[in-house]
Amino acid sequence: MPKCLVCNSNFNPFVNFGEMPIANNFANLNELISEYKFTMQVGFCESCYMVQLVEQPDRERMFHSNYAFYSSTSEYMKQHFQRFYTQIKEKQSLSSKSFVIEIGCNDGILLENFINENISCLGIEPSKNVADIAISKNINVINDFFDESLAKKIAGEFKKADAIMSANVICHIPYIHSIFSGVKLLLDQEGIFVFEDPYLGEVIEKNSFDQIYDEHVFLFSALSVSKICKMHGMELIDVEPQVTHGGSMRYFISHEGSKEISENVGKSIANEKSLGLHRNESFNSFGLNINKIKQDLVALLKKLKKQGKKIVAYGATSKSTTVTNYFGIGPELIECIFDTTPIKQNKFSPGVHIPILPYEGFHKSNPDYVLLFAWNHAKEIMSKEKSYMKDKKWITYIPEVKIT
Ligand code: JHZ
Ligand code: SAH
Ligand code: ZN
Repeated sequence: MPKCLVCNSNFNPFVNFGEMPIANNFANLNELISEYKFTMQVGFCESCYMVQLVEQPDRERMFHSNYAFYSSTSEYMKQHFQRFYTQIKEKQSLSSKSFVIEIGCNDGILLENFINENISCLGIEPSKNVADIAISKNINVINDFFDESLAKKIAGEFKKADAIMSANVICHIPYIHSIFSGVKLLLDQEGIFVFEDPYLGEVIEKNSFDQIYDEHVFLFSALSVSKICKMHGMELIDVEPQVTHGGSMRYFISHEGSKEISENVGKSIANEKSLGLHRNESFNSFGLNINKIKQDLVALLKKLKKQGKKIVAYGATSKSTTVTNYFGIGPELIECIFDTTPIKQNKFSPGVHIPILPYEGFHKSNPDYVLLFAWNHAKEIMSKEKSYMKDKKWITYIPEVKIT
């Protein structure tokens, strides 16, 4: 039986996705001949309330100098991180004397806002290609994985941080205790640690099973995050839901006893308990819900194909690797995926090898149906494509299969 990464208790997996490739391994066909796969199973630990992968590939297989996800591809996300910046600046009364750290800064989408206002900052980013973009924006970046030992080195060179931030990163890191110890070491007595990740409550409510892939080793809730904080002499002081990435939660953490605790924390935990996010039984139907989406989507695509319809997809997301591989959707059903990210273009999708084509070709492709893999960006994308899509239809599958 697998052991919990947080509290070492035994737990049972509740869904087995079978063999899965690396979600962001968009590559040439010859590189995909002997593609790395791992058994992807997800489970719930009833002792500490953590939803987690049973097995995760080594970090170097996922995060390296050809990492395919560039944060700044969405205009909405740029605005989101500008608002994130403003919130932290106001909360911590940041000035040119302040110092902030971001764990997993990617291309600098958040830290560029601090640079523009002359607030000293440090980014930590192991994927060199995206780190280089942040560096080109004059951001000070350490090209390495954050953990306790790196934190010790940073502590020798920098002052304590007024804020440590992280978005869509902490849920990627299995050595979570090393992260919290490192943060504890670097955070000023009055500092705050603020991170956001896809929220377990939303994943269960929306059946957004495609948030589960190699990189996402944890799905957090206020219940699970407050437990980890306690293990490190820290405290969850506030939570704030976010609409990004299909429904996320931002967690505000401080040293124990240093700040007032918002009533939002107690309210969220009570709400999570009413949803049953503290009980094994609540996860039993998740697998069945996924299989319903699978049946409906595959049947729809097969029917449309039979009718001679042309179907393409939009957004070569990491999430789509779970969808295509678990559902068995390949180029026989989806002709290609259009995407704006240069590093993904003219490559093939992990596992099922659907061609990825430059976004520019989308408006010449003349499909009948477009499967929206980037469903979390639906608002931005659907409004951008409104006139082109007038006589065409979108297919979405979260929370259920739908044609619009
Ligand atoms: P998007 C990644 O997930 C991986 P993904 C990671 N594990 C994570 O947690 C989140 O990001 C933060 C393209 N696109 O954001 C760009 C267009 O082509 O849903 C991207 O390839 N046109 C770190 O990969 C993809 O779609 C557009 O107009 O699931 C979107 O990927 C827009 C807006 C996007 O993240
Ligand atoms: N914060 C950005 C990037 C998310 S992508 C956003 O929200 O858009 C996840 C990033 O985490 C990748 O760039 C990856 O290289 C980085 N990462 C993975 N493990 C890490 C670790 N141990 N320390 C710091 N960054 C890490
Ligand atoms: Zn546990």
